Amino acid sequence: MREALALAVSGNSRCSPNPRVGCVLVAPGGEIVGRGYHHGAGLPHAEVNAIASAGDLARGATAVVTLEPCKHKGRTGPCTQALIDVGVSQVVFAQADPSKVAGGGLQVLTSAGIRVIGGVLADEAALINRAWTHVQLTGRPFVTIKTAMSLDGRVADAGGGPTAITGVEARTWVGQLRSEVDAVLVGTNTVVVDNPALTARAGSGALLVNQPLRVVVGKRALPTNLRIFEPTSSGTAIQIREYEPAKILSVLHDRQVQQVLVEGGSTVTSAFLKAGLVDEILWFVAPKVLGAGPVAISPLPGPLTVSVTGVEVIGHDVLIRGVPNPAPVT
Ligand code: AOF
Ligand code: ZN
Repeated sequence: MREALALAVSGNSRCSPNPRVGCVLVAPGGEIVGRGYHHGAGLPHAEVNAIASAGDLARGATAVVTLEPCKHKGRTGPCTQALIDVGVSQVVFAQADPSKVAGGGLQVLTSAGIRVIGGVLADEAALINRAWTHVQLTGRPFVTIKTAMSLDGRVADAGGGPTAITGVEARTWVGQLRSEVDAVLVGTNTVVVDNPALTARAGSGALLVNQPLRVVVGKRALPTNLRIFEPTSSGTAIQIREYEPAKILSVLHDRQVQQVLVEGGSTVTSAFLKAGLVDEILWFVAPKVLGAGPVAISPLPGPLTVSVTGVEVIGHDVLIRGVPNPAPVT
């Protein structure tokens, strides 16, 4: 299974809207005779690629897959039938497929007389498809908020205009993160004041291959000469004329967005926190005191606590990762 997990993550870091899946075929003697992983939506599933690489050796082998084989015919599939047709003797999978259409492969395989073991390293498998799993279970995208503030909690200096808060290492880290999410979201005020490009860039400034959908939320009309609308930037930019986080997420869900990175400003970030629609926070703290200027969050109706899941130093800045705790019942 570790081999299959390694295969799953060996492809494109963004397989969205499909999950990353890996599969190995193991001969009765224990030797791996086939390997495959899913390269992206519309392309063959991991099992089918593994079967193709094994040739005749697939017959009688054990298929080890990071996700329960699909039982549906979508853009491809079903993998259950491919496994039955080729004559595997046994299937071992990690994560049960939580999706309504594809889930249930276990019963199909068992009914065909194949021995099936599920749940092996299931947590690790679910983690590599964290956003995809979240969408299947909740019907909305996984929301990450990212902010960068000074030691005194400010996100800009007294002038209020664009201020570099974190160092180059943290900005490069965020550039890489943008290439791993489906959408980056900001409010109209942020695009007008800061005029960010919101592209996924390497430290050198070069555009990365995967570019997120750039989303601006708010009703204010936007000038067409903003950097997010620049034709040279890859990926597209859209405006959603809506303030309510749940409605914004529903629009993004319809566009098959599985993970959205909310990058401010303070009004938008507060709105998502207030709505209880934040799944992860990434909070950069830069070692400087600005002394004056706007703060990261607009007023909230009450305090909010966060369970910290990690703290790391990136360049000269500190990154705090966490999950907001549900508001206490009052
Ligand atoms: C598998 N193996 O490698 C993948 C699976 O649109 P389709 O036909 O590609 O189906 C996508 C769904 O199939 C996806 O949401 C998930 O439930 C399952 N993906 N299943 O057995 C794979 N990628
Ligand atoms: Zn499949």
